Amino acid sequence: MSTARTAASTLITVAPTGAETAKVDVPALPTTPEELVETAVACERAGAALIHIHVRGRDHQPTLDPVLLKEAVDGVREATDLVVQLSTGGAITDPLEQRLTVLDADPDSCSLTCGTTNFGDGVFLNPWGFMVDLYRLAQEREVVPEFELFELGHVHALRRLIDECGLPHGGKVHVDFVTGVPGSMPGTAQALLAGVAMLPPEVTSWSATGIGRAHLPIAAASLAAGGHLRVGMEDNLMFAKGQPVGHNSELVARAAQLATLLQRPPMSTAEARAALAIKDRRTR
Ligand code: KMH
Ligand code: ZN
Repeated sequence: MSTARTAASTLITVAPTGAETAKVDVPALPTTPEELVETAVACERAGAALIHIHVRGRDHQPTLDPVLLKEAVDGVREATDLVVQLSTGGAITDPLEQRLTVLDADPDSCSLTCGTTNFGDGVFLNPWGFMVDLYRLAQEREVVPEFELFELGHVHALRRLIDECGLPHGGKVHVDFVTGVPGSMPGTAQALLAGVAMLPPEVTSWSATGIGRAHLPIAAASLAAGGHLRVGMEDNLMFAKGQPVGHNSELVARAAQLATLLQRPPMSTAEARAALAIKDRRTR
């Protein structure tokens, strides 16, 4: 395992909403533009440096509406200094062509999943041609991708993608292991470490998240192995047994505590922008 990649501080990403949970089931899920901005501000204060955004429509359903995506990017950018990442994964029902249009909202970063995977009872589709199109578009628009790895095979696909398309804008390669999705890579330290061992040398930083019950063990394993953290209600709705998450900032604050305890305190937004080579799109 590479220790050269181990940073002195920890990048904390918050994924506050996702596309899978219904607002009626979880009223604390931020789905309106106001709730998103309020969440972003609170999570930045709690230690997050990057926000992974899925947008919801007025009906609280997931949407890739270009106007709403732009509103979300601008709103969070105005209110915080967070690195603004838009999901290009969307919901499993979103058409591939529409997922490419996410970049029109001019985010700092976008997710790029490195292959198709089981996703609960469904399938999250990311065929090779789509990955290449999305990657080339991100390079052209100077948007920094975060490569999402749900499977060990996705690590190998990342190798192929870099070989075929070169490095991202800015030259940094940041990946995120998404573990514990039913039917995909399990949320265990063993699976995570197997993935880390396979990372191509071009990778400059990696983070990990665990879905549901895997949230905390994966955070601990990631920190111990030199990785960064992703937390948030997209991935986990329970703070502890019998205690639902009341606000995304609770998960960020706990991640910040854990990272600080392990002598790798949260990265500032400025440090995160440098570590990921984010192009400055801020106007203030
Ligand atoms: N909602 C999942 C189908 C991403 O944001 O790029 C895909 C996902 C990954 O959440
Ligand atoms: Zn997502």
